[in-house]
Amino acid sequence: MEKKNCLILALDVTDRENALRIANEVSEYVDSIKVGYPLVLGEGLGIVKELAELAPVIADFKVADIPNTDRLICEQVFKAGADAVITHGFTGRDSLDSCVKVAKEYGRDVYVVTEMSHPGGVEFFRPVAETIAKMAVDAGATGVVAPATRPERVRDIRKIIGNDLHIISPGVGAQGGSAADVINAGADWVIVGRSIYNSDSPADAAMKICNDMKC
Ligand code: O7M
Repeated sequence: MEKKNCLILALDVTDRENALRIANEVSEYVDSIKVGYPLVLGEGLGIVKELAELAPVIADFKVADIPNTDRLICEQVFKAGADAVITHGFTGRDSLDSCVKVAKEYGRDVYVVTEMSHPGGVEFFRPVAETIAKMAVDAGATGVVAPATRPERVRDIRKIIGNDLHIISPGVGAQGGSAADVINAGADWVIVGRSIYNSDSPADAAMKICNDMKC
């Protein structure tokens, strides 16, 4: 993903019309559009191809299965036109290896979740976040997902992964995180959903976040 605005849109709306309207409005401000279960379950995987004409698509399926099933999921995602996939890491190295192998075959990217941004994200993830981050490096992933709600954790994870891997960071706005703070802590991109797609003017909301970050 090319870094221009440091902003990824989390397009968690459930209908095609709204999705395309919002994506069109904000496409000049975002480097990528993250699509997950809400939109794909609402409209089908074909929406990925339509959105990919506006910006690279990150398929957020938080892939978390045995290696063979992970391989099958990643193949479908990349065939559908996604530029990247998001996986979990707690399923272990063999599962992650399977995703990375498919991504390399297709020339696409893999991001691995380390610690999640919501309050419950510390319950099980906190003790293993650094281990997962290290595994992402060893497995040759493109980057990791780390919480904008806890910039200090982004700093910790940046120390572990060094500068070769990217950090994409959700939790800005609706979850209380600050885009500028988490970019200063070492994130490469912020992932923002509700503060943009629920705004009366998604384009203005996206522009404001870009201006705040001065990335
Ligand atoms: O800005 P929001 O809170 O409306 O949306 C944030 C998006 O990021 C939404 O799509 C979440 O599913 C996602 N997300 C988190 O909020 N926290 C995490 O720890 C991880 C993700 C995510 O994208 O994981 C890949």
